[in-house]
Amino acid sequence: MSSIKRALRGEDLPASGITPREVYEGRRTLLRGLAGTGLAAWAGRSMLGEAVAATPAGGGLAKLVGQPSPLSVLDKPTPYKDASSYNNFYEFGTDKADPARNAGKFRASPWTLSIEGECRKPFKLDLDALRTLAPLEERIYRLRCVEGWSMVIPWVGYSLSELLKRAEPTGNAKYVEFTSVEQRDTQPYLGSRVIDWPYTEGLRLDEAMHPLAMAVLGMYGEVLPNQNGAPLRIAVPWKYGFKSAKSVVRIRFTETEPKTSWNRIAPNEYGFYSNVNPTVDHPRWSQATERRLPEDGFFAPKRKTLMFNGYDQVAGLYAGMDLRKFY
Ligand SMILES: Nc1nc2c(c(=O)[nH]1)N[C@H]1C(S)=C(S)[C@@H](COP(=O)(O)O)O[C@H]1N2
Ligand SMILES: [Mo]
Repeated sequence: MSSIKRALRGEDLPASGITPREVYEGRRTLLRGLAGTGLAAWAGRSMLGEAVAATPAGGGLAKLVGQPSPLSVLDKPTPYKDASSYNNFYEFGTDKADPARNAGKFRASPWTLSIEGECRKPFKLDLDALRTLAPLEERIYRLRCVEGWSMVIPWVGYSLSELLKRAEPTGNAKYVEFTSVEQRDTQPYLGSRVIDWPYTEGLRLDEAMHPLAMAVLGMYGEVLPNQNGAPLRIAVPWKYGFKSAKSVVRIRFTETEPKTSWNRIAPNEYGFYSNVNPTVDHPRWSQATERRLPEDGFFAPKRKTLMFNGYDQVAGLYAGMDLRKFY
């Protein structure tokens, strides 16, 4: 049986030296500093090189494990309880508690993802094909919401480029558009006018092809809960959270910049790029600091937001661009 098939069946992968050295050593160094803090427990598990979730999930969903990735940050993951109960998923309501409360009837299976537009080999994929397309990795990423809070989530999936490259984009493909599902009978807010549904987002092709941009199928060693964008969502960790569309059914290569939901509602507040940038304020609030959930209490000093959310390796994508203009 292939290791991916084993992983899908919930069986742990062998530990044998697959863990990238940087991760292993980083974790060891971290462990020393964390001794006796209780944080050593989560770090220690990955140190063993086991394909287990960084934190116990407790979601009770089907297991979906990935190999620890060197792209992970060492920040302490947000407890599963918070990552799965404080959400933005407007199709289910605008209150943070609405998605967890209202997404119970959502059908994340069967699912079809269509990849189309400016490419030589458009194709469709079902859930099994999506989960076995490339080796699954566990990547602990920061997620910074434009509203000023942040979390740290161990996603399971692979680079979005794995999907995109198989479609063989043509020379005309300059952008990628993502479209979220519209499930009228299970998503109560599709009847509202908060967004011009379906939810759409977009990236420039080179951003979408960057190894950090991720196709996400699970979190905390389990399949994604509905409220976090089951069965497939995008994670673009250097951009504000709204760039990462949930429950994606269509990926389309385009020649011109795609229209995006938030940009359509308020173009002066939500630009196409939306890179995390502490020097460009939202017109109604500062973006210089953030509150890490749940540990930064209401009265705790806020922590400084980092350029590109700390993912400096993407800076080259924007060489020569004025990121105040292209916010
Ligand atoms: N389809 C869809 N995708 C979406 C949203 C949404 O409302 N609908 N909200 C976005 C916003 S604003 C954020 S911060 C993240 C939140 O992801 P999380 O709930 O998994 O933390 O999802 C993004 N993707
Ligand atoms: Mo957000």
